[in-house]
Amino acid sequence: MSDLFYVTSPIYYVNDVPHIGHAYSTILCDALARNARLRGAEVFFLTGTDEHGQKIEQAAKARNETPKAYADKIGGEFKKLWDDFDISYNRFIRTTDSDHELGVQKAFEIMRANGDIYKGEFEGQYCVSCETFWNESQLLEGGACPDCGKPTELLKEENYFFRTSAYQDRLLAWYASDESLILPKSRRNEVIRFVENGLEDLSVTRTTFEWGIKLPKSANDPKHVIYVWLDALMNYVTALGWGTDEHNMRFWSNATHVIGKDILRFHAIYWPAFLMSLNLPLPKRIAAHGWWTRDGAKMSKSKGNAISPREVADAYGLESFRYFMLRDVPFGQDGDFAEKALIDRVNSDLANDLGNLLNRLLGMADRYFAFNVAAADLPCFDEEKKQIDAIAATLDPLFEAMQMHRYLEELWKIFAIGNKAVNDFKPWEKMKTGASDQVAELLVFMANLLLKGALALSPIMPKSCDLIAKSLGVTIDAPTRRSLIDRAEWIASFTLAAQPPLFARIDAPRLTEIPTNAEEKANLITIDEFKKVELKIGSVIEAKRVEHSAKLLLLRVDLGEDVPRQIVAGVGEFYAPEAIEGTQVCVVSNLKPAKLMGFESRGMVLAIEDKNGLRLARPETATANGAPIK
Ligand code: ME8
Repeated sequence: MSDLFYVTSPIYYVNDVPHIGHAYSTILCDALARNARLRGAEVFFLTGTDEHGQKIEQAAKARNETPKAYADKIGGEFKKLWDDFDISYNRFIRTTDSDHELGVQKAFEIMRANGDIYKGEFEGQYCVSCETFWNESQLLEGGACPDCGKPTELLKEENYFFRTSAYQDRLLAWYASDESLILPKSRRNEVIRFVENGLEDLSVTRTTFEWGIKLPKSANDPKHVIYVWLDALMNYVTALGWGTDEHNMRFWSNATHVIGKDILRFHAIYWPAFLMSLNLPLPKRIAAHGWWTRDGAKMSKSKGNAISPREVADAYGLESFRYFMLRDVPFGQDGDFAEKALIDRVNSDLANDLGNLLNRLLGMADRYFAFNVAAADLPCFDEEKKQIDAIAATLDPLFEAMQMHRYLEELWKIFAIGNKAVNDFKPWEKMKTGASDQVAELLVFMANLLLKGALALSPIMPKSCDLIAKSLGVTIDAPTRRSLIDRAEWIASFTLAAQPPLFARIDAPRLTEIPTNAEEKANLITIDEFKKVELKIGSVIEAKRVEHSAKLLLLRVDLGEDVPRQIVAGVGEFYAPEAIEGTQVCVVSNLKPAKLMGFESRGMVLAIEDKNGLRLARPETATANGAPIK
């Protein structure tokens, strides 16, 4: 790792209060920053708020406030949350900070002077919510935004444009230069495909609203404000003083941007193109994480199911929350916040595997050795020590590749070795037979193991790991990390200290239930519930009436299985048997068999009902029997 490390979170729009998606982005960055510091790097960690744009102007207006007063309030909530969460940022930037505004104007000036910004006319469908223009082919049905699904509006403006098109080749060459530039790799491919399809120039000013950074005086065009994304992206360098006081710009040599997958295009295409235009180096890594849902549903204000990170941290402890978020979801994939999963993690991983191991060590050290344990270098646990050092050596690359869930999974193997060693060794029996030197050997082994574990876990659970280290009489810092993890050393003696249990078992959920209204609760099913229904296409190979029934037809339906199925269908009042024979129908194929008028029915044929009665639901064109309906 380079000696300098720069990590940035997205800057959050102030039109919404913080929820767990925001917390995830910030916590990921915090873990990266803490890890780099522990490895001895000089770190600059940037977070902040994105305060300009039409969306914020509208939100402020709706509350009868000025945009600045509104941004002060909501931006303040973000900052307070990160402070209360002990997020180790070096700067909290606001895009209304004067040094940032000056930097953005300077960037506009340079881009214009070098011919990358020019004036033109723009007409297109605009999504205010995403602050993005879309062309016709990208819109959903009815002109809705392909990202958020909200209606777009037609905008016609005289705009300044950035010549993104001029950077297509250089961008492609940049993506090809480093496979891990954009993580996860699947998203890198998406970006490459998008750029290969051709880039259109980007409109980078607006005249239809006022809440934004004005163009530099040299442009002499006071109607325009700078597009919020040009403004926002520049924060990554203005925060280091670019354009004003550049003394922190040295961190720019090793920059990692952590973002959500929703804003990858801005970061992987427009941002590097802007940087190329400014003749600045490009970031080293753009890491796009997935999207958090709650109990399988998208979180939104209107549904009222967004989760407040503060509420989760208050209920379960901040560090358990951090651990859960990074452990439960593979980086880049979407994650579901289910309270039960969080409780299971706390109980099994934290209270059981880690917490108990520490409690066992401290309990025995107190009881048998008055907290002072020293090893006589007996040939004990040599195999386990080798295994632990081998696991520890695999951890750093996983962290660097943003594979935190794998990192933690591997790390937990170290604690498992510790728990197994105690169980197998049965120290309580050894003490009875007077082999206390062997028990001391075990306890020194356990203390080393827990210390190595705590050093590796510290970026994710810093406070708990400090307490673990304190109970082992050691401090978590870069030299200790270097010796125990990088050089795989083992300490020969410890003076331990009592420590109340760090992680209590959780018996019942602690969050207030999601406020869904009663009607929604009654009607909604989850995707998993829907998936239980097997629907298939089948051909009716025979149809006849069930005697004494006007309604029922007895069908034999080929569902692509060895033997056709007998199905009783209640469509006899609307279809003659001969009108059905030889046609295709849609069938629920995993319905429990039932008897109707003495005939077994093994499935159900689907029909559509309206005021004219029933019509069979059928595939649009001839389809293979047994083809699934999804
Ligand atoms: O996009 N799950 O701000 P923003 C996971 N201002 N992450 C989520 C999430 C969810 N449900 N919801 C939000 C912006 N996020 C711009 C960024 S950067 C120069 C400008 C995270 O407040 C995710 O990282 O709408 C997303 O990209 C970020 O919050 C910012 O969202």
